Amino acid sequence: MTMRTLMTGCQIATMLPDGAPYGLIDDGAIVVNGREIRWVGPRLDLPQEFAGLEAMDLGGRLVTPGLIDAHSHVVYGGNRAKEFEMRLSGASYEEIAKAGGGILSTVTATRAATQEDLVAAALPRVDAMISEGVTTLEIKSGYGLTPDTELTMLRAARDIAETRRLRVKTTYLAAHAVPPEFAGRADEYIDTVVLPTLRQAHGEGLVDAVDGFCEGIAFAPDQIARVFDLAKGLGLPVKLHAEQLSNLGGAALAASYGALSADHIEYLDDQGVAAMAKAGTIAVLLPGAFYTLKETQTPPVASMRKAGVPMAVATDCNPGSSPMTSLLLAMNMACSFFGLTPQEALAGTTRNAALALGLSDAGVIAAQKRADLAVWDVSHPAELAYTIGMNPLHRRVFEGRFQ
Ligand code: DI6
Ligand code: FE
Repeated sequence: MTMRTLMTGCQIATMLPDGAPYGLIDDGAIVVNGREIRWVGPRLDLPQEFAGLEAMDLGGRLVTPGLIDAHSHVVYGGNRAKEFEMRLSGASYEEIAKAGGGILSTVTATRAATQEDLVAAALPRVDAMISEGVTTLEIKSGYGLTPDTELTMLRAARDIAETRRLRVKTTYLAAHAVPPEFAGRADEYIDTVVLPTLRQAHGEGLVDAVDGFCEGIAFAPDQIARVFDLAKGLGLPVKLHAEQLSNLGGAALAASYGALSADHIEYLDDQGVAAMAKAGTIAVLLPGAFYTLKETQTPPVASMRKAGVPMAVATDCNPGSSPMTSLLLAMNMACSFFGLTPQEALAGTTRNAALALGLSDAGVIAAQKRADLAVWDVSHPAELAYTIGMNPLHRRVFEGRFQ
């Protein structure tokens, strides 16, 4: 017999798009059957067949879908506190990258780490995310940049899902930076490392999606296109770090491959917005990187809203441009810096974050979806994006089980 649970005494932000703001149900009830939601609605409408279940009273708390962090680089070696100091003395992110620092210093530390080291280093960060109600986390490779070390990063990401009650989606990001041994030979790096390693990683079942960094300090659109061609051939979805520091037309390129998402997109233009809208590509906003790099160009939120491009919000947790584990803080920043409403920010870490990962079984509270939930000590969902440095999580539910 699968375990059935009835929750009552709660407000439910279902995050279903039609109807009340936040899809809110006052005095709601949720029936969980095993790992799945079986029924959700107003308590007074509870079908007779569930009336006999013993109710767990949530004391008037708010239930939301479990949070989904759709963009993270949480697996890496070392840290970049030194670079933080350098940037505070005036050096720019791009200058540091050109001087061999930046991503490449993390590459050195990551290459020196074992798979176990990488898992151990990532777990405190992952635990911080879980403590804020995250139930699905995307994790990228991209700090190894050799066949072996990229595979090690992906295996470490898979290990995290075995070690914690958390769903992990892995993203292959070998096209993140040109490693020092290929300096000035980016095309050769793509041909001899990125493409063959993608084939191998896919063969081992390590890859859920393929990403790249399309930027002056990283890869040009035609180089990214070669990676995406192979991803398409393997049947893997793509996403792209696009228009973060300049506009190279990366988002439109990604959209032309039916990308799940284009991420960062501070410099996205109208053509890029239109291409994303047409392809159904999700905009993943990463205000932690915007904040850390002291950027001033904000993503075109009003145009995206108008064009109907769904927006997600993620931490971009990484040692350089966003040493941040708090998805709640990312929601707050998305409101304060980018002008999202608290409702858009919560949709960005639930419904739209699921879409950015190609997941149709999570991100909203509805029958047949995964029973991944967060129970909060707040009286209105806007409080989640409003407070700063406060963690109101009461309990997390993962695959139907309370923690
Ligand atoms: N954009 C980012 O914000 C991260 N990667 C990327 O392509 C930064 C990665 C780093 O600085 O280590
Ligand atoms: Fe990133």
